[in-house]
Amino acid sequence: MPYALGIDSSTQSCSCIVIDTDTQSVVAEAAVNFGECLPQYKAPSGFIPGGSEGEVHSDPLMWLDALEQLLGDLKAKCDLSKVIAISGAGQQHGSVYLNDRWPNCINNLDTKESLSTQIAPCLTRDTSPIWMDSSTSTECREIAEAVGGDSIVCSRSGSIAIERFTGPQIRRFYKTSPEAYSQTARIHLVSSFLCSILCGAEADIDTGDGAGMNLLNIQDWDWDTDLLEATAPELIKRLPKVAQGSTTAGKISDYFIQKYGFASNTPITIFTGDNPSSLVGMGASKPGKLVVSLGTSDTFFAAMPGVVADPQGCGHVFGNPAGGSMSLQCFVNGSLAREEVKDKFGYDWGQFTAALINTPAGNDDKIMVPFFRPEISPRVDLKAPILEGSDAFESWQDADAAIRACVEGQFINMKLRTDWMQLKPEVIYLTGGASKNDAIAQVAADVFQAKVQRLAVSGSVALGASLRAASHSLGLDLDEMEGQFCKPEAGSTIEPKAPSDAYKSASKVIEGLLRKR
Ligand code: ADP
Ligand code: XUL
Repeated sequence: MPYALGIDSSTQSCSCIVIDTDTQSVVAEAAVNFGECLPQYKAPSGFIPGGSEGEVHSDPLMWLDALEQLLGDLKAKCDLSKVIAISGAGQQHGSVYLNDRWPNCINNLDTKESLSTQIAPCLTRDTSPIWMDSSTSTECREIAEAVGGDSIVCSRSGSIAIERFTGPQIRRFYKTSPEAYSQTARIHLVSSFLCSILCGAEADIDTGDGAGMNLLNIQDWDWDTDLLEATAPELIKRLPKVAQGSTTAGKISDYFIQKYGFASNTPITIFTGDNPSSLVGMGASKPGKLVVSLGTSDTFFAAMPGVVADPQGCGHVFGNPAGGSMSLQCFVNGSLAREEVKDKFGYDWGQFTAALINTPAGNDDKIMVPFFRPEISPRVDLKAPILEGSDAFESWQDADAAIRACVEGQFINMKLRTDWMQLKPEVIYLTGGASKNDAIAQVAADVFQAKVQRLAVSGSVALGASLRAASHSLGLDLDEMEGQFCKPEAGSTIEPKAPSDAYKSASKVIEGLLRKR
């Protein structure tokens, strides 16, 4: 009974899976939704609403309370002493700022107190900027200018200087709170922060999540001295080391052994970002498979045979935790945009789905650029969608057409923005919270003119983490495990139904509307 545990700390929830690698089965799953289970943090969608100047932050103590609730729930479902390999993933780009008491604190955690109570005095910044933050345009410009322009930042780090990336966020913190920056001894990503907590010692940052910082050189996969200097003074000493995904961070600490019943000496593989982990969990860690994730953000990613940067500057190259690299495009206006349209008409998901079923592909030329908040793919500073069609449609009087226009607009924009990857998929592997919705999956199949498949296990981020742990710590073959655990859900393949030119004119209209912004 060799159990492997994978943990996923994403935007709206913390979830996990335990797999048995002998019987090739799922032993237990658990999830803690931040908004529902931890209402005291006043973050209904996992972040603190109402930030000014594009700031979007979360409370890192909320992530710790969620981890404890999660492990408490999991302990009731399975014997954690049987877990012999652990890894995990975090939402990408978010950062946690810690003082010099941190290493000693995590090494001496007391089970009579909660993690959040003990870690709180180590924070030099109360809240963590997350990937939805768009407050750092000035800092992006400054970093790009200092190293010779965005094309240099892109060729070195795999992305142009981008607002949500950790480097520009660190620079803004250094500029706005220089004293707190000087008291900061360590800056962790969400992934390496949680991994360090579990090990009771500083964990490295992996190349998958590290490449989302505008600080890592993707040629040699190590910190780039010029980018570090352009970002903030003496940054190198504040950062963990960078390592490939197949690296042991340490062993589970006494706190978790005593409190949750883990066996001593259980090895922990370094954590990665949620998207790189999902690449593994979708069975796509080797080039050839394309994944679309419909989580809080919508993302489009694939393992990459070689390193190619996006000429439009919106896409990213990250390390692949299974080795090599991956390409990724992220869309901020994902699930929360679909929810905004749903809530505007007081619909539930059932009514939202019926609206998609009741309306034709192409939506009788009613078109939406569905951006409720500034988008990053492409970079457009919109606070409300643009609608083009009938008067009733444009004035939000046509609920069903608005819902179809939102979903079609999202996938049309996704197709336009990802041409640079030159992938012409026959099959799209769909994951994330909204992927279970067949009507949404049908629009994806129609717009991309490709088959859409979902996997039998829905939490691909946590599954990817458990597979990475089993592969690295137990020496199991990752390809074989992907074959065993990443099986398509029976009968779930969705074929395109719309004619191949159904979205030709809508694509042109959307591209035209975006060009004008
Ligand atoms: P994250 O990992 O980013 O925290 P998830 O992948 O768990 O997010 O996805 C959560 C989202 O899934 C919710 O914001 C919700 O909008 C969406 N969702 C859940 N159920 C449905 C459904 N039936 N149809 C469409 N979207 C859904
Ligand atoms: C990727 C990105 C998001 C976050 C949250 O670049 O910003 O997908 O990882 O899921």
